[in-house]
Amino acid sequence: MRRNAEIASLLEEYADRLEAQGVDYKHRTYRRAAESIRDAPEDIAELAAEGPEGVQRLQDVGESISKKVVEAVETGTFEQLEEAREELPVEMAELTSVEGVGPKTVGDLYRALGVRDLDELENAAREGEIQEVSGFGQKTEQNILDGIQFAKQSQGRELLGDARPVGEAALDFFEAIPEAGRCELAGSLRRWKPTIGDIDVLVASEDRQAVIDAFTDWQLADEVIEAGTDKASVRSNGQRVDLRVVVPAEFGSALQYFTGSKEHNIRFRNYAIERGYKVNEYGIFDVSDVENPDEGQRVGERVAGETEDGMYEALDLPPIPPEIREDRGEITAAASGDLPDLLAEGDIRGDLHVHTNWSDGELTIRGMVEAAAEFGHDYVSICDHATGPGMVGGVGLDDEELREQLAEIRDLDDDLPIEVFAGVEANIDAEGAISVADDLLADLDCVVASPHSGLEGDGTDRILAAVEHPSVDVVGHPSGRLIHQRPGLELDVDEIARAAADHDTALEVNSNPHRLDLWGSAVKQAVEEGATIAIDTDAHSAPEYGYVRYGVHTARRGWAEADDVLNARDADGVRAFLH
Ligand code: DGT
Ligand code: CA
Ligand code: CA
Ligand code: ZN
Repeated sequence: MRRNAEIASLLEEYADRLEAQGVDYKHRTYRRAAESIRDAPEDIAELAAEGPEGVQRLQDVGESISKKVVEAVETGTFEQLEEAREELPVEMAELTSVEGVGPKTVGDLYRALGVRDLDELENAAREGEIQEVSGFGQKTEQNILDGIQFAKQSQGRELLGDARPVGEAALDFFEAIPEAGRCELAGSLRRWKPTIGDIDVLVASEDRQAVIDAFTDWQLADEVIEAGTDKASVRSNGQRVDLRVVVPAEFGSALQYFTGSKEHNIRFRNYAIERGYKVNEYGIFDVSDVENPDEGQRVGERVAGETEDGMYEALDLPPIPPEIREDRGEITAAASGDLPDLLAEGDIRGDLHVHTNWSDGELTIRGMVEAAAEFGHDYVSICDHATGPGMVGGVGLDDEELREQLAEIRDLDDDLPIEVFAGVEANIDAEGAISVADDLLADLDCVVASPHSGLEGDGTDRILAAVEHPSVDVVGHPSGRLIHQRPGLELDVDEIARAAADHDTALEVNSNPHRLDLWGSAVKQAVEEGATIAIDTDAHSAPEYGYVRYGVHTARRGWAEADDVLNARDADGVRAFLH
């Protein structure tokens, strides 16, 4: 069984503890080693079997760390980590999940107040003890208190962007098993929810035991949580993967049931009951001639079960895409023929918000443009950060630098493989003002304006001001939320969307898995009010262009059609909108 994730977490915990003890630099070495081990294609246990030299073949793993890794593989921990745990007996991962609480804060609060876990942190904050600690104040204490509530909600849930690759790896694995028939992801992952409690996988097979046995031996399984005759759960990369194996004749009904949402299923079942049918994970049954339909699971005449489309068809409904199965009117819409024709991944033609090394991106302008072309885009809009509120460490460009960049983009223009729009990501300040001079904004092709500071409380007026600004084309990540880290601004999405429709300003679905901002229900409100959506990745490197699928499926959760989406248009269509 592969143990790379487990070993990497031990090194990261040790890094946190070094930082908590105020040790400079060294923790970074451990973090780099942890990342290298987690991402390595090699099995860390196999390398460790060759001794420290074997482990050192990995990038960023030196002699002293390699010895600890060998010890950790053999014993589940290493001596220095145990010492550090004794010295600072705190729940490090739990505490650092609170926004604004890093390892250093954990160390400080343990030494000053003896805080060891989330409950003790909450008590200390409620009692007003934290503001008395040197270096902390009343505001910090309040922030910690808010952060705790938020951290509690997100405990045990993974980002879609972390869960999806694990689910897809599981799917690839099952598709290669000879005994396995059809395989699909189910649950929240198939609905592309922003956070995932556990990963559900469904496999059809006549030989269930063979599939279960293969799964418990899966190379990427770090731990087997449970294994039965028709289901099993393992942990992979820190995430729980639930497998259910069903007979092929019931694959469709099981897929419909285990995709959820629970609310959709309840609505679906009631719709069926009203029409004389019984629905469960084993099929749809005509029970009009059955005296007691509640006696047993498979009663009456089976009318569907093998395919999921057949489940909806049996009730005279068209198939309903998984992303909209959230009980937001989808069954009524399906019954009346009003389901949206949802945007597809292939509809996206370009990216309107990406960064280069002029601000905090990794690549040059040309590099980022070529990567967009490689990805298959017809156009890209370079929108580096402007200086202003929320930009720290000299990341943002001032007006003069933006002018220089604009000139460089105009000079490059002719020999680039795709259309390039020169833009900026400007900051929306607390009053809703934009941090770049008006004449410069007017000269740029594409102005994205985003909130980066003061991301608390009601932000409707700020965002409205940006929407109404004559030069703003797109409002970037409108709420500024960071999933699991901060809730972001409260917004009256209806009002903002109406203004956006009036002023021809697009509202962004930021595809970064930490953001997904706007999110499904907000997108639904926005498109209902006639607003245009831009699905951007905010990429800071070439691989991040791949985030676009998270944005597309988020927009699908909001019932968006290709017509609602700016960058589903061709370059001419986009240019017309930007002018
Ligand atoms: P998660 O894992 O918390 O992100 O959310 P889901 O939706 O994946 O939920 P999960 O894994 O507990 O269950 C998978 C699906 O199984 C769920 O979406 C719908 C179905 N399901 C589970 N429990 C119930 C239930 O009590 N009633 C009905 N109708 N469906 C259920
Ligand atoms: Ca699930
Ligand atoms: Ca589950
Ligand atoms: Zn950005």
